[in-house]
Amino acid sequence: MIQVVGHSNPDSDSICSALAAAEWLKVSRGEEAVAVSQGEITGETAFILNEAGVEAPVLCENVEDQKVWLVDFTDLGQGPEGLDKADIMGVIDHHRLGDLTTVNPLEMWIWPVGCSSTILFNLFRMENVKIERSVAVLMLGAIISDTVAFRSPTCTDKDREAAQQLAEEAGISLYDFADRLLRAKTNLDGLTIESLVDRDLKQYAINGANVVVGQVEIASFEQVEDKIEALDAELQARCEQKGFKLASLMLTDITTSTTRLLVKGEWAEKLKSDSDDRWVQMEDTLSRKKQAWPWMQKVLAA
Ligand SMILES: [Mn+2]
Repeated sequence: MIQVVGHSNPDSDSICSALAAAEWLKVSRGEEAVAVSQGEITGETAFILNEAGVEAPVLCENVEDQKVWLVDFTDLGQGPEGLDKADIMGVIDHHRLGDLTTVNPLEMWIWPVGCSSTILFNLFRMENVKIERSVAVLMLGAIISDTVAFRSPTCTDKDREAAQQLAEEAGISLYDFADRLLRAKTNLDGLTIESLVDRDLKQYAINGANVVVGQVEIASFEQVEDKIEALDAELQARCEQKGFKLASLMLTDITTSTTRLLVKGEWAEKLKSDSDDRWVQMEDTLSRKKQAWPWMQKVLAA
């Protein structure tokens, strides 16, 4: 049995593309495959699964000596326990290449597009496999989520094209679905400070040190104004507990494409232009992958 797994603190792409990839392995390759996840799903992902009529994947256990396909990441630090000793058979991803290495040759589909599901859609096409409605909804949801309804600079024509065709095949109004999805994405009701930090937290290695960058997408800064102090304290605590040189959180207003980057830890000062600033103000910044992280990486590595 092949386990298909996305990154830790799974976002909608990690969950939906894992489910769709497991389906693709089954129908196009005749493999036995199952999607697994590395954590609780978000409200947005629950919305997509509900629209698709699909159950959430079961939680992943140690994958040592197991056959796995990875979706949406190639960093060991974002993988499940035992991944360094797993048999990695394939990868479908749209991030920069991480630090994974493999023992055996593998199949690798990494495209610079807005979402892993856009690649998957093309794999279904390439192998002439019919896409079931539920799988189309999963992939469509992932694409809208990752590209923030096509607004992100990571979005390409391939993402728009895939989304349009998937919406058509699933008989869904793209704009109505996107609107409802974004409302689910930016709904923070009932979320604890800890879970806001964790919800999309990614760990990276720089010069032998570990740093983490989270992201919370919101519809207005008013939603987080009274949480900033507590979020800062939580980031500081993470640095102390885990030895991170930097723990940071992007608060991204998706309606104005503006990000406030909260930063804590020894390296926080490297990112601030004035040490009295409460956060790093980033205009025109929606994407961690394409905008925030490349800049942070450059500054932190210097
Ligand atoms: Mn993704």
